[in-house]
Amino acid sequence: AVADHVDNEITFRCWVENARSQSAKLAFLNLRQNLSTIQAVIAASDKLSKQMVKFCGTVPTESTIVVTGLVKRAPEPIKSASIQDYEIHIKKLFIEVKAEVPLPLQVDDAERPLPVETAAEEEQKEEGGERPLVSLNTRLNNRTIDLRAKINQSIFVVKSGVCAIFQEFLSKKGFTLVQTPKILGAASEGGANVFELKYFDRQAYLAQSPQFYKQMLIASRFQRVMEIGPVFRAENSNTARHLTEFTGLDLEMEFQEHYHEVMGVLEDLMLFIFKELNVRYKRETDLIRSVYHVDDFKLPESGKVPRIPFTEGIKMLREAGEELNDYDDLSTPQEKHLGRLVLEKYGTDFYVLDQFPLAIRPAYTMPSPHDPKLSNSYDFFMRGQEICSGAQRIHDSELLSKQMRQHDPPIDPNGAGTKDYVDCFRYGCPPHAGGGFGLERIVQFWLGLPNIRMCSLFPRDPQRVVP
Ligand code: ATP
Ligand code: AMO
Repeated sequence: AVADHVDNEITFRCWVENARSQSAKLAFLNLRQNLSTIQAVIAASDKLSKQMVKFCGTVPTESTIVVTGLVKRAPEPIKSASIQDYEIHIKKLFIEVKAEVPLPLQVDDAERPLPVETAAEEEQKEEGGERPLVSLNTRLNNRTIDLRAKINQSIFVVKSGVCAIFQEFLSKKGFTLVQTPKILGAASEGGANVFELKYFDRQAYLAQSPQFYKQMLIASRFQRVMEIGPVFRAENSNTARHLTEFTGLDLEMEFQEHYHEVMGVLEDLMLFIFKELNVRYKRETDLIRSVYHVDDFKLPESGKVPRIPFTEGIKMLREAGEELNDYDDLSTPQEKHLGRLVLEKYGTDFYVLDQFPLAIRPAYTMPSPHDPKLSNSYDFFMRGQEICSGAQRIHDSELLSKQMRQHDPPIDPNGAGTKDYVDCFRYGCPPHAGGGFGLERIVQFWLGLPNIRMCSLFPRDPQRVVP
């Protein structure tokens, strides 16, 4: 910390946020390392020439430099820097790599919110600001500069934190971290949204989820498994919450009596993640939410996550004026509407819908013992948007084959890529359930960001495969 070096000379590498010549004899620079900035000053004297001052005052923004200087207590707090009580009195400055001028994107611009795509031109400017807000496309086209912004660095610090906390919690609960193949012989979530791949002289597919393999590992007697890995979806969904490549946080476990044991683990897992994010990543979370004026994420005061039966959700929506039948799937606007109703009624942005209609779930989902039109399956929501799907799975190969044949569209249980999966249940597999979370969605809705692409370093969507 700079505080430990007051009145001492230090040498460090950093980059230049901006440099400005105040006069022929005086120049200021804002220097940055990671999320911290400090002001540096250089004044001409008998030891420092005016040329040196001029040189320092004109270093191009974003250049990487090595500075030697004296750490001094600032005469008054420096508002433009994150380290406000100290400054650096430059003695030497070496430009390691000079940044080109002009930059294709200003890092300052990347710190500002995205424009509301539909807003009128004048609304796209911040109050009092001259420059219009820069579009997401321009930012993503220049992603290596865009990512330098503190807000973006913070998003990925939080994202990394979610993974670490996920693993930490589940490791303690006895889950084994596994890596399942991403090149598959068959679609794992039904046929439609799969990327086809030429695999030597055969056809293969990119994994749409680790579903088959995490279940096959339960059949292999790994009682509890988790995975953090890429998921590929050939969905032509140009929305703010769909990617064609995202990160799945998956888990699968054997249960003793009832699949609600697994829901309990998933709920406790998410509550732990939220609690720890609030402690370990408060600075980053607060910074990001302040830029987008996002409300705090509300958790149930009782500590109990509402488990709302799907039919109850339908009822709440109907009472609020939506037209829905008992076994209808919810549209995205209806999901968001339900999110607002749940927030009003239970005071939480995090909740679960349980017992979904069987017809709208994948073929491997266990039908409900109480109503054959329902299933032992659930979705988790944050701020009214889905972050996780999960279910009890069918662990009997006969029932699974039957359900696959009856599924819309039908799946051949004897297909080249499905047979091994179906067969693994012939040799004794315990009852099990699990779930899959979309990591980028958790980060997006935790922070209240307007677009999932902001939560992927180099996002892939139907329009974008570069950079
Ligand atoms: P899951 O696949 O588990 O259902 P999901 O949230 O991605 O998760 P999808 O079924 O992919 O759900 O899509 C859910 C909703 O997203 C759809 O009902 C639809 O309202 C919306 N959606 C999907 N693609 C588009 C699109 N191209 N344009 C507008 N909305 C879309
Ligand atoms: P599902 O298809 O619902 O379930 O996916 C699980 C979770 O992944 C996220 N997600 C996405 N995120 C970004 N872009 C997308 N295109 C996208 N599609 C899905 C969502 C979703 O809740 N095998 C089951 C999981 C299970 O039952 O264990 C599955 O893949 O957050």
